[in-house]
Amino acid sequence: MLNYNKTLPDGASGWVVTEERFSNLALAKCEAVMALGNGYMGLRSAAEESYVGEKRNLFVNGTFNRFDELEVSELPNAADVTRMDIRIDGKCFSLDQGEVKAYSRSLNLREAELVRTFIWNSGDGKELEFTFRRFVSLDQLHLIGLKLEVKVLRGPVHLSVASGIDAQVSNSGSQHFHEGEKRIYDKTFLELIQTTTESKVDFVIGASHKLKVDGGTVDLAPAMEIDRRKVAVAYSLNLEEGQTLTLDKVAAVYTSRDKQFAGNYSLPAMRAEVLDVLKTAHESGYETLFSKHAAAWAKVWENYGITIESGNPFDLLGVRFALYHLVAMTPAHDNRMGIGAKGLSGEGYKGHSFWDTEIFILPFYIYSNPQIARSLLEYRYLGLEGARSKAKENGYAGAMYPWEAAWPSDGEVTPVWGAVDIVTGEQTKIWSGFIEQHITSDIAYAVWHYFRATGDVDFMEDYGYEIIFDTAVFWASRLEWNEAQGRYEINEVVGPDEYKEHVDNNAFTNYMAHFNIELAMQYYKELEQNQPELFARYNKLLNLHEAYGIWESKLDLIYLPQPNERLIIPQDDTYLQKEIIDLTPYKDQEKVGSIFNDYNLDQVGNMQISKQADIMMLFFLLENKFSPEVKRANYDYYEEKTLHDSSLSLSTHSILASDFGDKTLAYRLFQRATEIDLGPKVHSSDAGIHAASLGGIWECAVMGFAGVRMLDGQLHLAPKLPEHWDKLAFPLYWQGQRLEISITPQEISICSTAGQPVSLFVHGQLQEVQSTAIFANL
Ligand code: IFM
Repeated sequence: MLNYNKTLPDGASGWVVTEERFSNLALAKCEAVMALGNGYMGLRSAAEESYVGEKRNLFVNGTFNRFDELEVSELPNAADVTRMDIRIDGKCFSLDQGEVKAYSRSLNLREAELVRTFIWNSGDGKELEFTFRRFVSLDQLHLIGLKLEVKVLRGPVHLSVASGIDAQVSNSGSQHFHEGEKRIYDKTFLELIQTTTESKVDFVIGASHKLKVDGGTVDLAPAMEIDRRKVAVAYSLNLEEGQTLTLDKVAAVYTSRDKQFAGNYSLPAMRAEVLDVLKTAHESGYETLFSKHAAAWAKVWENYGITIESGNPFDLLGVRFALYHLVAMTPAHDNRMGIGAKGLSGEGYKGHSFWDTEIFILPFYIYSNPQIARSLLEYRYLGLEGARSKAKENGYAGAMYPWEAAWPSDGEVTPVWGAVDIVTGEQTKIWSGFIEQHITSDIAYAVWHYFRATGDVDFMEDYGYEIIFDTAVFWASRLEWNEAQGRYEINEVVGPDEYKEHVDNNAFTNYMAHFNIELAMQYYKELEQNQPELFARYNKLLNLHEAYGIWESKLDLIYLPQPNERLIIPQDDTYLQKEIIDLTPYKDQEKVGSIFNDYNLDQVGNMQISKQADIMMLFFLLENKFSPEVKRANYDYYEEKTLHDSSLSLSTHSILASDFGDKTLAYRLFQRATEIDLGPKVHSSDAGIHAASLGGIWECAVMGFAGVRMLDGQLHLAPKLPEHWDKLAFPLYWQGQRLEISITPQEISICSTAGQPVSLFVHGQLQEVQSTAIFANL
C-alpha cells in the first residue's frame, strides 16, 4: 500500500515513502512510519484535519509522568499543534467526503519533510488543490514548521481555517497535565502552558500563523478562541478562482526538563524565551526555517551516508529509513535521556528504554557517531541510582537495571498487566519487570563494546568501570547455589525469548552474567595494577576487595549450559523436553502473536516455541565462545521454532546467516526486517515504529553483510555481500578515527580519513592500513 519508488523533485531516488491513496485503515501506520522528530521531540504524522481512529501525538523526550498509582511513568502526549479545522463554504473539509484526486502523502527522508497533496472536489462544484508541508527542525530543536497552501481551481469559495494549540489530548485516556494558563499576544502569538500532574514538568507551547494570498501578506484579524485546554485562532476569507491562500504556522515547544534549565529554571523566563523564539521564527517563515533544517539533515547524511548498489532499490531505502528514524528518535542533546522502544513515534511501550538500545541501536552509534553512543551510556550511568534501588528492593546487592527505564532515577517502570489471556479472560501478568534480568549484563556488555571500539578511557574512568563493577556485584548476589549439582544457577527468569517465563538457567542469562563478572574481575586487576588511585576510589565506593573475593569464589562454578550430544545448547532447563508443534500457521502472519488466537501464554510456555532470537543472541554477542558447528546446529534447531514475533529477532538471525555464508537466507531475513515497518502489514506499526529493528537493519548490513565485528578488541571485516549487491560503502569509526569502507564483490577498500595507520583483520588476515588500502574480497 505504500510506494517506495517515487523520486524527489530533483530526481533523486531511494528517499521517499509515499501513500498514494487515502485510507482510514492505514491512518495509524502512516502516522508512525512517517513520524517526524529531532531527538528532542517526536511528532506523529496525523493529518491536519481530524479522522476517527487517528492518534495525534507529540512527545518531548524525558518528560515522563506517572498519571496514577496503578499506572507507570510514561511520556505524556503534549498539546497538539498540527490540527487545522478547515471549512469550505461553511462545510467541514474531510477526505471522507467529496472526490479526491492526485492524492499523495510523502515522507522525504533526505530533508525530513512530510508533504501531503491532493485535489479535492466538494461535490457541489468547487475544486481546490491542497498542499500541506511540515517538519520538526533539526536545526532548532524546539521548532515545528507547518505550511498549508490552498489553490482554488473552481470557485469562488469561502474558506476558513481554525488552528492553534490543542491540549484536549491524552495518552489513551490518561490525562497527564494540569490545565494551565493560555494567552494570545497581539492577536498572533498563541501560548499554552501545561504542567504534568506528578513529575511537575512545565510545558510552554507557542504558535503563530502568517497568512498570504497569491504571495501577498493579508492583514486579516482572526477570530480568537480560548477554551478548556485550548487556544486557537480562525481565519475566514473569500477566495476567487485561481487564487492561492498560504498559511505558515510555526510552533515552539519548551519544557522545564530542558537541559538549559537544569538548576536554573523559572517559568516566566521560559515563557519569555518561547515568545522570543516564536517571534523570530514567525518573521523568518517556513522556507527560511526549512532550509536551515534541511542543511542540518544534509550533514546527517554526509556523516552517516551509506551506499548500497543493489538490484533491488528498496534495500537502500530500507536502510535510509532506519537511519532517518534513528536520528529522529535519539536524544543526542541530553545524556539524561534514553531511546524509547518505539522512539518518539507512538504511545507503544510508553517511551521506555529496553535492552533494545544497548544491543540493537548502540552498535550503530558506536561505529557511526561515538559521541552519541557515549551519551546513551551516560544515561545508563545516571540510571545506576534506579538500578541500585531496584537491587535493594529485591534483596540483592549492586545495580540491577530496570527492564524498562524512564527518567534515570525512576527505577523499574515495566507495567504489571498486559494483553488479554484468551483462556481466563483476565489481563496477562507481565513478568519482565520482575524477572527479565539479562538487561543488567547487556548494559555492562555495551559499556565494554563501546570502550573496546573507541578507546574512550575518560568515559571508563568516570562512568564505565562503575557500571561494570556494580552490575557484577549484583550478579554475584543473584546467583543461587545448587548443592546437589555443586554449581551456581540463575533460576526463575525470563530470557530474551519472552514466551518462556519462570525458567531456570536460561543460557543467555547465565553466560552473560558470567561474562559480566569475568569482565569486572579483569578490570579490577588492571586498575589495581595500573591505576592505583582510580582503583582506590572505586574500592572505597563499592568495596571492591570484598566483591573480588566473592567473584573469584563463584565465577567458575556458574552453570553454563553446554551443547548436548546433538550439539544443541538447551535454552533453559526444560525447553528441550517440551512438546513440539507445527508452527507453519503462525509464521510470518499479518499480525504478530497470532499463536495467541489459539493458545494462552501458559500453553505456549509449555511448547518448544520461541518468540525471538535467544541462544542466537548469545552467539552474536559472545561469538568466540562457540564453535561454528555448535552455532549452525543450534541455528537449524531453533530457527524453525522461532516465530520472530518480536521485531528484535530477524536481524540477529540474518547476521548469523551471513556468518554461516548463507547469503540467500541472510538477505531474505534482512528483507523481512526492513518490512517490519515499511512492509505491507497494515497494523504492524500502529503503536509506533520498531526502534530496535531499525538498529538491527543497520546491523544486518554492516555487521552481517560487511562482517564488521570487534573481537578481543580487534576490528574484523569479513564481507559476504548478497548476490545482487554490487557495492556496500559506509563510514566506520574505530579508535577515534573515521574509516571509509567500500565493498564490492571483488574488492574491499579501506581509507583512514585522518591518515592514521589502522590495523584490522580482513577475512581473518591481520592487515596494516597506512591511509588507503585495497584487498581482494573472497
Ligand atoms: O525489548 C523487547 C523485547 O525483547 C521483546 N518485547 C518488546 C521489547 C521492546 O521492544
